[in-house]
Amino acid sequence: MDIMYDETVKIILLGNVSVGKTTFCNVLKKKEFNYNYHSTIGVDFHTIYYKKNKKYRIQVWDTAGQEKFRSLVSCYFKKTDLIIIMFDINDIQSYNDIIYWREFANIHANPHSPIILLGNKTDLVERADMEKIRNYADMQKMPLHIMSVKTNKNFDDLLNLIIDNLPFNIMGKKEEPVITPQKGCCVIQ
Ligand SMILES: Nc1nc2c(ncn2[C@@H]2O[C@H](COP(=O)(O)OP(=O)(O)OP(=O)(O)O)[C@@H](O)[C@H]2O)c(=O)[nH]1
Ligand SMILES: [Mg+2]
Repeated sequence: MDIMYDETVKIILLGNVSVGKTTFCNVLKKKEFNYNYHSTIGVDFHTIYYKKNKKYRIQVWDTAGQEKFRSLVSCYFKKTDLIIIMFDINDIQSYNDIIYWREFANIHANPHSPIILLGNKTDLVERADMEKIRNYADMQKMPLHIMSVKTNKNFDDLLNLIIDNLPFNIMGKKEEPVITPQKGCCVIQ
């Protein structure tokens, strides 16, 4: 079926192994949550349609967290509108590595591409130092969104955050990027 849209948006999804990048893309595409873990080989591609004032075709490039694919992943940044760095709030290594992913994005992407931090797996016992993550996000002026791919019923808050932070939507605005807390889970206020 040919779906009409007004804008095409390219997003790169980065983050450590097993934080939930592929599961997130699949759930967004209305597939069931999958407990099985199939580590991404290289880069996968997903298309999502979303309407907020305009109709958007969002192309998500779902990258492998495994280190051996790093140089391959670095080739996919061309014409990226927005970058998402995903981490598992229960996995200390994955949020310590936010700094690494930020630098990786800075090297390979357009330096003006906005970056959103996405903390996943709030359904599991929380061990993350949320204050540290929030301070880091504030310091780096990165919008932060916390959720569970497994239990969240819809992702409109996140999709709205993405749309609001697209370069062509914030162009001309003087305000900082919008930070929207997620309803019904461990909210960062
Ligand atoms: N409990 C829980 N598990 C999740 C959640 N999101 C993903 N998972 C699980 O985490 C595991 C890894 O998910 P993936 O989506 O394959 O991870 P990935 O980030 O794509 O990993 P790589 O492709 O290796 O980089 C899977 O077993 C998923 O079922 C969540 O919100 N809660
Ligand atoms: Mg994957």
